Amino acid sequence: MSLQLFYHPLSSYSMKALIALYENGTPFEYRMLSPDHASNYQQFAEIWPIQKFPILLDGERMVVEASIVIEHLALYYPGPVKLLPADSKAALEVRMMDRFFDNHIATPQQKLVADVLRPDGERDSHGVAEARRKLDTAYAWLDKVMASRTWAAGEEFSMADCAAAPFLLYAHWSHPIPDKHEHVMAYLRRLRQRPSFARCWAEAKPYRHMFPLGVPVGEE
Ligand SMILES: N[C@@H](CCC(=O)N[C@@H](CS)C(=O)NCC(=O)O)C(=O)O
Repeated sequence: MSLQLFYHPLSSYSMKALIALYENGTPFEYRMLSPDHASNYQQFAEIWPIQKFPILLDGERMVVEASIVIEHLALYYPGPVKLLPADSKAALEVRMMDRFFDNHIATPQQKLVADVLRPDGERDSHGVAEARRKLDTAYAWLDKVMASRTWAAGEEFSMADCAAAPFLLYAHWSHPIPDKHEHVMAYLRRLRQRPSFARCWAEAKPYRHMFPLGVPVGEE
């Protein structure tokens, strides 16, 4: 099989790429990054010393960055679900919303997780407070956008939704989305019902207890 995904089931960016693969039923080989699969880790570290995952191997070609993995799949392995619209102007909106979820939801959420993993005495309370403020601002902005949309970029499920699903859910676990943002909450419910994400989420279940900030009651 020519496509191989180096990933971990609990990783939000890995889920982003997996959702795209599942949406179109694209065949690929799972290369899980875990101590139980030492050879996967060794090869991953050799070919991508930056060691951020997921990465995709397409034959000899390495593709890094979850968004670029999805763009690569859309170009070389197109399926019935067009995660990047053929119309360039519509695709620009998808890419903009995709950047929003990476930069303004996932990044502050990852800050909250990274901080709790630091040794006592080396935590960054200023950075954590700032990350929480950033999430509050992002939630409020997104609520206005989602008031008139089914999916992040309009009426079609897209790459931006592949990003939104794991990032918003982990952000909600890390710094809850206030109930007043009813459009964001309704969007998150739709994302959770999407079969591609529901599958990722089920596959992450055995690892959920590893979520560093603790798993909310009922989500175990
Ligand atoms: N910009 C990267 C971010 C990927 C990323 O942050 N992945 C996390 C897992 S969700 C990771 O590699 N963490 C390990 C580390 O930071 O060393 C992308 O879009 O793929």
